[in-house]
Amino acid sequence: MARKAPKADINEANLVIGPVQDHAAGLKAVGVALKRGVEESGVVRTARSLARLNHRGGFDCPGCAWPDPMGVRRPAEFCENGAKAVAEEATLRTVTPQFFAQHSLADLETKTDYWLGQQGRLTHPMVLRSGGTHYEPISWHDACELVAENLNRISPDRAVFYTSGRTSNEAAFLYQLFARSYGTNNLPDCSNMCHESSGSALSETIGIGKGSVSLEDIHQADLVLVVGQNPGTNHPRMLTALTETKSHGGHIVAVNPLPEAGLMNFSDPQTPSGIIGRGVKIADDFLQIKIGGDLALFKALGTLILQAEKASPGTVLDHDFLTQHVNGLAEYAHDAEQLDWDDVITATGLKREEIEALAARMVSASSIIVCWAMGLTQHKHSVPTLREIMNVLLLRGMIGKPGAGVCPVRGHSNVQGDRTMGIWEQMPEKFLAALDSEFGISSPRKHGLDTVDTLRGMAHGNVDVFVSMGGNFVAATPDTAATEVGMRKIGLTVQISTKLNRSHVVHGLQALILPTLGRSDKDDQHTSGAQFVTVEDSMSAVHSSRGRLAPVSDCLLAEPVIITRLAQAVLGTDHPVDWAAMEQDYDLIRDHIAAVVTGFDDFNTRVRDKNGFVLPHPPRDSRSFNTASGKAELVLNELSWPKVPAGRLLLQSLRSHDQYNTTIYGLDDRYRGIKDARKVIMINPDDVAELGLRDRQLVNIISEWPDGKGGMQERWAKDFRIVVYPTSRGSAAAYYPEANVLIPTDSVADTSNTPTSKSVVIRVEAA
Ligand SMILES: Nc1nc2c(c(=O)[nH]1)N[C@H]1C(S)=C(S)[C@@H](COP(=O)(O)OP(=O)(O)OC[C@H]3O[C@@H](n4cnc5c(=O)[nH]c(N)nc54)[C@H](O)[C@@H]3O)O[C@H]1N2
Ligand SMILES: Nc1nc2c(c(=O)[nH]1)N[C@H]1C(S)=C(S)[C@@H](COP(=O)(O)OP(=O)(O)OC[C@H]3O[C@@H](n4cnc5c(=O)[nH]c(N)nc54)[C@H](O)[C@@H]3O)O[C@H]1N2
Ligand SMILES: [Mo]
Repeated sequence: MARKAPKADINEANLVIGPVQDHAAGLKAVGVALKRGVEESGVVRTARSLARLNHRGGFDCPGCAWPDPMGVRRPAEFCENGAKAVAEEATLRTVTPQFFAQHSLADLETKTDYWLGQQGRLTHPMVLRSGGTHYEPISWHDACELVAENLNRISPDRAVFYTSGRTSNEAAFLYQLFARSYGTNNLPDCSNMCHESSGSALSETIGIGKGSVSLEDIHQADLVLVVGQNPGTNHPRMLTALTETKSHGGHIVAVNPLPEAGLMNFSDPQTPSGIIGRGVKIADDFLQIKIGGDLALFKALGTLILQAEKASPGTVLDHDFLTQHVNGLAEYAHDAEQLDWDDVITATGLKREEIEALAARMVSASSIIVCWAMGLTQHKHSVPTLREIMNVLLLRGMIGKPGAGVCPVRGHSNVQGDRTMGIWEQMPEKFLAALDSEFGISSPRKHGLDTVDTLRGMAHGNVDVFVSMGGNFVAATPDTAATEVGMRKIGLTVQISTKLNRSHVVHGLQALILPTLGRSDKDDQHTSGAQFVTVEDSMSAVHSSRGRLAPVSDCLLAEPVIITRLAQAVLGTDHPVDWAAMEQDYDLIRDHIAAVVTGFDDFNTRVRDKNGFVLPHPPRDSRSFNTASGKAELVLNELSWPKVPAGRLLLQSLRSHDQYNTTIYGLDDRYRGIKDARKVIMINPDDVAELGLRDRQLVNIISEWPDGKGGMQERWAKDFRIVVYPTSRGSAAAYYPEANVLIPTDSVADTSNTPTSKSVVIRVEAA
């Protein structure tokens, strides 16, 4: 039984503002984590789930994609926010057919994601019939038939199959196989809104869209840059790795508009000094950059590195590496001579000396790693920014050697694995050909819709069926008001979910909720016994994950099972793929993966090794680059940055300490000192004064976007409270998903088509 009833919905008037913290984790974090667990699922279930978290034979944390150590694991290999993610899933609160009988859709629509998520785990398949006011129970058989009827009467390119990054490798592989067997590459995923820019930039420059470092590399690095990332909240176990870097004498530099607590100091609760003292200072230097200034910063760093080489020839650049492995040095050097320092200072808001000091460190460091996350991937010029980071690393030969490389820190725990398994609207021919030959199907070759193109398709009434493997599409995507209108035009929406969210209450003409097992749940309804699944972390390590908790309802099916049943209903029994066999034995799925996906040979044996295995990464393993030229590419990027008219600010939308994307765990953004409300906007005190506003004032936020006719489109977010905050000048911050209403669908990153969630031009007016 759940120990505590859900809390009331958010009352924005309850906002409490305390001091900003310069210090992360410690005992307080462990206490918070345990309290949440016990409130949701009781002492025994909490202890059982946390004991298994990230341990061999246990389950992979559904929190983030940070890797597990290969050697000895500590008794508690989790963090506060991982524990909250587990409590959220292991809860004993349930959302039953009675719940849906009591709550009409009209009622549920008035609730926030916070309230919806707190109601508990979904227990039964539910259907909303056309014109219905309530979801009603439906059998699994009838639900699959309803999907089949709808999919089989439309052209496959009018169906969309979205994925969120928690989906296991096995489920992801089956899901894309189902979509392609049915006839579409419409496989948008959360990655389109997340690290797509990293994939685009890295594929172009080094021939593979994944990071190149291991945990060991982080520990050994001479210099680590943490750029556009808030690890204290979003990847807390990364702080443990950074503490190791420091203990080996490494130097850490944070580049961020905000002085995030975890970047400043960290107390590791598992070490005596962490419990007693103020812990370890993480960032030795903090560059408080303006939003969107990173391209200018890295262009300047590249230029300064070349100047240092000129001053002491033969000592700075890695000439052997550049000659053997890199294209484009002459053009890059020529371009660097044109750098305009005024632009650099305007774009970054930094002092020239700060940039020079960092360049000097990069010149003398024997190994450098650059880590980044959403602060770099969600801008119009994200792909050029990331290419520029790669340029700087290539100059000094910082790839494919110990302690050096690129580290895009992934979000969802298996988002990288899902892409490896074929969740992408534009998988390369090699993959599709292998898939076709393994299964005797003909996958379509026309590229499918990504997330933003799906939104555009929905707006034009071109999507008839929308299937979602996890996630919360309505709340996670930009332009909330337009997205909701688009969603309601769809004929059938199908949500395969663990918990209730906004995407169940903003739905198509007909809607299905298909409840599924989570990571921590035992998956044992198979003729060949209990099954495990596999995941790939941010550093390309693949390992198994086996849930142990008793599911909250007998009606839940595992994700692979739901897909095989849908596939059989839609594709019929004479389909060449043996869906029924794979449903019963996930080893068979893994054998097919081994035959189709590079790097998975002997998958079933290797994944049973206690540490799993690491996928090949040619630049890391052998300094080989799978680009058209066979070399890594230095790419020229024009110096650009977001231009903000006078009287306007640039808004970034980010995560509080108490949420997982659209899942709001609680209302305590502890490190930033903001509590019990979420509709806040953080602004620098000098900007607040200059705009004639004041701290705690109630304001409306209005985004401005060219309407193509010489005027501006406006989008409004009403009744937000100003919180005076030490962010860089001109840079404001508000929480996601509340701020998504302000982001135009068409405001996307060049090349990657990622919504620009971190750069929205706004004005702020008294409400
Ligand atoms: N607890 C918890 N863990 C999570 C998640 C969660 O919601 N909660 N989400 C998961 C997912 S899917 C992801 S993708 C990751 C996200 O992990 P992060 O990327 O750390 O998440 P955000 O909160 O979006 O933080 C963005 C950071 O970039 C900074 N920033 C913004 N704009 C700029 C800029 O222009 N330049 C620079 N240099 N910095 C900038 C912000 O100030 C902030 O510190 O975390 C994963 N882990
Ligand atoms: N403005 C703004 N927008 C953003 C971002 C931002 O920084 N700013 N960040 C973007 C990023 S980085 C990302 S990754 C996306 C996230 O987008 P999504 O991945 O779509 O969203 P989540 O909130 O992670 O999805 C949560 C839901 O997943 C379901 N779920 C949880 N576990 C499981 C499971 O094991 N199986 C299944 N089937 N369902 C499960 C639950 O029903 C839960 O409500 O949002 C993006 N949107
Ligand atoms: Mo993400």
